[in-house]
Amino acid sequence: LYSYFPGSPSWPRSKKSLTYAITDTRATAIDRATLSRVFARAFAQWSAATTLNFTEVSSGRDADITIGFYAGDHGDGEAFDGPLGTLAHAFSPTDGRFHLDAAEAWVAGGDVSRASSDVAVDLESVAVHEIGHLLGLGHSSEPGAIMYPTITSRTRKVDLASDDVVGIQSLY
Ligand code: TQI
Ligand code: CA
Ligand code: ZN
Ligand code: ZN
Repeated sequence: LYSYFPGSPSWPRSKKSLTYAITDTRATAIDRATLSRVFARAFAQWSAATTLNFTEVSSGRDADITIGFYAGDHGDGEAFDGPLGTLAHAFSPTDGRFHLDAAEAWVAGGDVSRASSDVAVDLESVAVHEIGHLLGLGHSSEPGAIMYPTITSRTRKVDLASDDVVGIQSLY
């Protein structure tokens, strides 16, 4: 079963178009075009299940959601920890911050099951999960759900389960 954050915060029900910006990529070697493509695919999972739509904008000043890669302590009290452990974190609505650990062996676009690193993590899979948090979903007790709080390295899991869909459709 899905869950929400305490108080069930969401983006305003009247606001159907949310914007996002990929603002801080200095700490990652992944190129910009690849990042745009992977995050667009991750947002598309959620727009397909709701009446929400998501548009990438170039400036973080105009964006509801900002996405960045950071290493270690990056000023928000939730330091990253090197390979594995915490991979990423996102804040509940309507904060909009989505941070990724620059130290992960991210696989963006390729086949993570064939990655050479045994700590390789699929970026799109983590992005789909974190966008769920950005939109207001907490964790699910359903092992097949995107919002289930376990991810296996070298594994791709990007399709919403019916539990995720029911949860997000009840919020928006
Ligand atoms: N990051 C945690 C997560 O996104 C951060 C976190 C812990 C959190 N408790 C929370 C965020 C409660 C919001 C609300 O769950 S993580 C997974 C999963 C992480 C974990 O790096 O551990 C995924 C990132 F679900 F597999 F465990 C992505 Cl997919
Ligand atoms: Ca980490
Ligand atoms: Zn952070
Ligand atoms: Zn989570």
